[in-house]
Amino acid sequence: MPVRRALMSLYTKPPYLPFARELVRRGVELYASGGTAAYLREAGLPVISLDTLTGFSELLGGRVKTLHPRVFAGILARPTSEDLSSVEAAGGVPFDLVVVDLYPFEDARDKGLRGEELVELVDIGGVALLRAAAKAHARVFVVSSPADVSLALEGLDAPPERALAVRRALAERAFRRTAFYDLAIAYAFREGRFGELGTASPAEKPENEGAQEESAPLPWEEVLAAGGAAALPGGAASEPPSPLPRSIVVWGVEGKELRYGENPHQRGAFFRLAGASGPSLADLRLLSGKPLSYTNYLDVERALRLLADLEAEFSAPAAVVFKHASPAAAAIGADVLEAYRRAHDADPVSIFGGVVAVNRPADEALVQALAEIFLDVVLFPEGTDLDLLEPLTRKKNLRVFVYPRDFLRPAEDLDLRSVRGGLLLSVRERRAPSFRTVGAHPVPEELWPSLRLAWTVSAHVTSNAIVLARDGVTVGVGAGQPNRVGSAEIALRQAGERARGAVLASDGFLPFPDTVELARAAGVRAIVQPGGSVRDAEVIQAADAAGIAMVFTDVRVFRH
Ligand code: 93A
Repeated sequence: MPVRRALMSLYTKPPYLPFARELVRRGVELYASGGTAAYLREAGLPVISLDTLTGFSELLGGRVKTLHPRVFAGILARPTSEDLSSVEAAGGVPFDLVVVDLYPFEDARDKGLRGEELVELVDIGGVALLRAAAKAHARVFVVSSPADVSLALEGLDAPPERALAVRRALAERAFRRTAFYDLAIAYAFREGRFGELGTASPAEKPENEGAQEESAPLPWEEVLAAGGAAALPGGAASEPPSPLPRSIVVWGVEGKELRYGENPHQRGAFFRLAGASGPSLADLRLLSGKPLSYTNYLDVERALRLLADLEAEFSAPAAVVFKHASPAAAAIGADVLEAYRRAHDADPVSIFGGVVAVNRPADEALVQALAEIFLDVVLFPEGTDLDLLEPLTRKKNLRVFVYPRDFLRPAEDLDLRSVRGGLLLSVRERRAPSFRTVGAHPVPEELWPSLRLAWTVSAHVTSNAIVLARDGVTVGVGAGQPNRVGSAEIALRQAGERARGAVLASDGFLPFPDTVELARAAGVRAIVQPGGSVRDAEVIQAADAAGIAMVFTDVRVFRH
């Protein structure tokens, strides 16, 4: 089915001129709305103005241009002789290609237009043309963005089956285009660009619908709020406008595309969960540096979660250092500078290129200390004096963020992972440890803060996790070993002399006395663990014999 007749209605016209020329070269007959026809004629191309077809000129100053049965019947006609003769009887002609460049509503919204000026940029006829052409994809090619031109050209040359696949793909793009377009309009209403949004009176509300329903997020609203609209057509001048923000679509949901996924050859995206409770990483304020990478997201997420738990446990200044999704160090201090210094000194090697987060506004000395080393991300709570951060924001490769204080409240929410063909869900819920002393030796009073710290941190270390802490700072972190004693060896080796007098926390029960033996040899004074092994008695006995206090939490805190 060769394309014989095209209809063009273009707001921004020049990007489509080469396409129009190519169509004419192929012998396609061009029809166009008023301004577009004038433009193409000016460029020397033969074109028929829609006025000629409809016998009407534009009405209402352009509000009605293409909305005419002859135009829409020509698009919507099925490829049957019945439909085609109906079109002819109505004085229309069948179109088999429709090219529309919508009024730049999103652009105007981004630029701050409001009221009547903005309302005039709500495209009605163009959207209807796109939807009609996309509906008629069995026969009609639809182009809704310059980015679709090459695909359309490929389709024009393709054998029938491929051409149909191209028409379907173009139709999908057109519907996405109009969906986002309408969403931007709805969002402008929500923003009050056209005046205050009145609330429906109770009588008008459907039964059983609470007031909360009214502010339920619109689909993709977050995408637009997060700057998605800026990436819509006309948003990025340097790139060809595309019908969507750079996105990855999974199961029909749009994600904001990241530079790459876990590795540079992999694609990746951030999906904002609509309706999720608690703060979102989308709300972090980037003061300087590149946007977060995939691995940054994970480290930042985990750093802020640990900070929230430390806040809940100590209500004191704290600093955490994350690398490869595990804490390299965490510390409590009299102020954030002291906490940071302790965390830095606990593992001055791993902090290189790491993520550092603190839970109290920074002072000049902390900023200075952070500026001295190479870091990837630093995170400060809202309330930090932004002018102070200048030595950090000057650094090209450092991402500097300010996070809303909500992040410091532990949130009960969902931990979602994907497996092939499905999703796994675990509900995050903080359960208070019982901290019962089960052995012969009580925990010396001065060790309790380190015991609570080691335990709190162990819940944020990839299992198997062993954490050593002393004097309010972790001194050894053993993560991710397939056996617990392996993690203990790593943590103890890292702590070295600092293990003497330290506390050891284990995220799961100790299945054998072997870890107790290692702890004794290193001079550890207390162990905290969930308990619950069949050999608990044996393990406690080993601790008693070693002079080590043993504390059970009765909660397991694996993190895989
Ligand atoms: O105001 S409209 O919604 N009324 C219409 O009937 C209509 N038809 C096409 N705007 C309409 N258009 C839009 O006009 C197209 O989407 C395109 O952006 C623009 C092209 O107008 P012209 O060809 O007159 O420059």
